[in-house]
Amino acid sequence: MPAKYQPMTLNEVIIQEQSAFPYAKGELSRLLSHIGIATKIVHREVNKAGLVDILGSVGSTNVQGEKQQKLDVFANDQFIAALRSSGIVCGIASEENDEIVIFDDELSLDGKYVVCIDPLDGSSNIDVNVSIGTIFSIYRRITPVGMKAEISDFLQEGTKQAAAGYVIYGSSTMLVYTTGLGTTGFTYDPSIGEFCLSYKFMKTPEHGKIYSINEGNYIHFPMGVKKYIKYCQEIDKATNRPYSSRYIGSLVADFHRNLLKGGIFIYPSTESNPNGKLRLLYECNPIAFLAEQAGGKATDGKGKRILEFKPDSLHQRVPFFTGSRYMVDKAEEFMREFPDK
Ligand code: P6P
Repeated sequence: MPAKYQPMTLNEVIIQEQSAFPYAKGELSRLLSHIGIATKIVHREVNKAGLVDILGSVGSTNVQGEKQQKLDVFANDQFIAALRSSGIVCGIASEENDEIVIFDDELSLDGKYVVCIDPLDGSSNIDVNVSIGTIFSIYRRITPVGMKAEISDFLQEGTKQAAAGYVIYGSSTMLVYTTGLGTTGFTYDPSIGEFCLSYKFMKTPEHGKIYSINEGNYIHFPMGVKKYIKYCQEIDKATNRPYSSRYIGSLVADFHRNLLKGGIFIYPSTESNPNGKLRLLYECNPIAFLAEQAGGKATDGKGKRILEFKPDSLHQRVPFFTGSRYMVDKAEEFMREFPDK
């Protein structure tokens, strides 16, 4: 008789982890479950996007000046609805919204958490069937419970995150999250509608052979980054070089591959984007939390941990170097040796 398939589901693992927080009242656990539900709805639409009229842009642009794809808007609406109905969240900051979205119904005003979210990252890849993702970051509010959320609830250092995670809608849909007790991965099983535990305590290799950067911007990179790219391309058997260049152009997909296999992802400052392109609150901070919890690193390329940046605006950008710790260290060595003019 074959062994019965007994997967550990997302909810079971969240509740198990909650026991490590004796004073937790289950709110964070319930919040993560609400995010999981919204993710399943987005998964369904992403997976049938080619079949229904939900591809293509809606004609509007978001705060980033990026054309909003219909799935972007759909995903944003789903997460806002799920988080508002949770009664645990008093507001969100989303890549798709210029300002914070305050939940001012009576139940939500008592919510203890706020969420920063990129509802569908990499959305320019939607129409060409390349993996895309959702990235989220959860903070305890700092304003008094019962009051409306304020911008200060969102402009907290990444070290203050209560939880963070991403969902990758790829060959399979995976949810990877951390509450500070390690990085844990789940794979969605549509046949039972559950995220099932697939990686407990993920550890990223300290060394890797993959470097991920958009080399189309090469001439605009700082000298240190140019020198590091050449270092990756040199032949040196002793240090396993040349490395392989792998760049999908979807942060969650590039990061997830490097997390599992080892590697470095770099989105540096360029002349046109002096602070890089990626946003601190809902891209770099959550990914940095997951990277560090998996034994990796995430810095600005100049030795400052991403998690220690004090945000001064919702859509602030930062240069982003993340992945295998010895690869980030090496890239920073070149940044020190060849400082920007
Ligand atoms: P580029 C997607 O738009 C995104 O925000 C990230 O997912 C991705 O890593 C980056 O931008 C790609 O940017 O300039 O290389 O196309």
